[in-house]
Amino acid sequence: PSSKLLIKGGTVVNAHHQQVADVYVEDGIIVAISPTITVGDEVTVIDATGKFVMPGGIDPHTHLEFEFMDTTTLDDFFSGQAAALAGGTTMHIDFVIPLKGSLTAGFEAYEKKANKSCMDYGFHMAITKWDETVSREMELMVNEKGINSFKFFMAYKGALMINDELLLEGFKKCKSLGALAMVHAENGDAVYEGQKKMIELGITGPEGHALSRPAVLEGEATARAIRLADFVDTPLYVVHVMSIDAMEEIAKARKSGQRVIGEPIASGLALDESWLWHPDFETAAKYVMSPPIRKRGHDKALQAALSTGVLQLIGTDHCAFNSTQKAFGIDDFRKIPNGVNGIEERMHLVWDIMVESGQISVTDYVRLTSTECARIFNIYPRKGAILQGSDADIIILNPNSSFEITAKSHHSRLDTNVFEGRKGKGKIEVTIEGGRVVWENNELKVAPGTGRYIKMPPFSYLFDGMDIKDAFYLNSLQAPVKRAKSST
Ligand code: DUC
Ligand code: ZN
Ligand code: ZN
Ligand code: ZN
Repeated sequence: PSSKLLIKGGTVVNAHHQQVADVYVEDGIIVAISPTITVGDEVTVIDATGKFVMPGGIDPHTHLEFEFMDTTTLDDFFSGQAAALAGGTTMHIDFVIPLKGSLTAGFEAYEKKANKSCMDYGFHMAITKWDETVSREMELMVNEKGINSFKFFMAYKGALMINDELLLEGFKKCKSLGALAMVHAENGDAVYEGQKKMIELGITGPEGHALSRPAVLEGEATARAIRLADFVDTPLYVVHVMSIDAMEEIAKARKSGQRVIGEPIASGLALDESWLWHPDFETAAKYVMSPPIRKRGHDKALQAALSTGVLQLIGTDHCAFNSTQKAFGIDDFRKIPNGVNGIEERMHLVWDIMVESGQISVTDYVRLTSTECARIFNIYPRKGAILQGSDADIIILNPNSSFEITAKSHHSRLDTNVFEGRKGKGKIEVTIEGGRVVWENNELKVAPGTGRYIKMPPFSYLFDGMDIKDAFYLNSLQAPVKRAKSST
């Protein structure tokens, strides 16, 4: 089988540099980048003249085959990844949820789910309770299982939520392990009150979802998490930043020198909450996710925050429930499974919203959709770059072609799409995953079992003896400078 590939004549883009060059790939690895590379007949040649050749997208935030709110998301590790590849994303990081309180059992369950993978993936892990066993299992996850980030839910009272005491314990443990603490930042107690109030007022429809958990509760929890991380003196990653309220807390902390990372998601950048007031339940319910999609204006502010460096990377929180599942909440918005799509649409939407509009450069696009994620989770420059020795996860984008998003044509198993009908300029025409052309001429060529688990080493392995805060800071600025210990 031909595992040699030459991409000819495109503009090769990295996070800080672009040049017209050929890219030569052998056995899944980028071997050479040079103005003119000549090859023999056995090499497959792809003409990229007039197009951008970029590192494949890395989605830092997905939920595939996620058992949540009495049901399971529709996209699994095969269908969700196939959709991702069709949209130019070549790696994602999913959230392992502990099984009956056990991190190990949760990890094993996710290993099994991910057997059918057709693209590379990594794992974060959620921490939903606290005791000595959890603390010990976190060590195992970091030292042996390739996990370097843990997510704490400040919302979902009675299910995933933890209190401040546990949040502090978790932050301290993350710090001691050289792992990154992440938060879902909403005040879960206040949300619970807000939900009860809406039901008492007779507001049972999807608009009750937005009314019960306003942006102020996201701002409060974001501020609290930031201050507790400051108290513990460890870096913090805020997932799905949906509001100006949360974004401004991150801006303030960063300005004072605190290491805080903020991740907006595709739906937060491209949509507004007015859909939740749509008179048709089925239409409105598909926009229910937490934190909620906010009023018009928050989307633009989050875009601006990306372009000025206040926010660092873009995820999706892809969490796919179809209209039958969403209908569980027909009489009570609290029972609508929370989640929207995005894994397939993120790369096109960000190009259209951010690059076509002139808000960011093409190099910034690569940084926000790929490179920064690889750096933050310590897998750069294997991922997130078109450099000699990097994995051949590559996309070719034609800036003169266009895309259109419809549920009919998408590759997710969903029967709906929150971005339905959206059109824009810039089309990802080719996706290359580990040196294999998996998306070309609007056709997917994927097979289950071809994706690999990518272990993510803790920060202490890169900068031996250095404080995690400084190691993390350095790593997010530059490529690893030394490998003090083996990372396997
Ligand atoms: N929010 C969602 O909408 N879905 C998954 C979990 C979450 O925090
Ligand atoms: Zn969340
Ligand atoms: Zn999520
Ligand atoms: Zn940079």
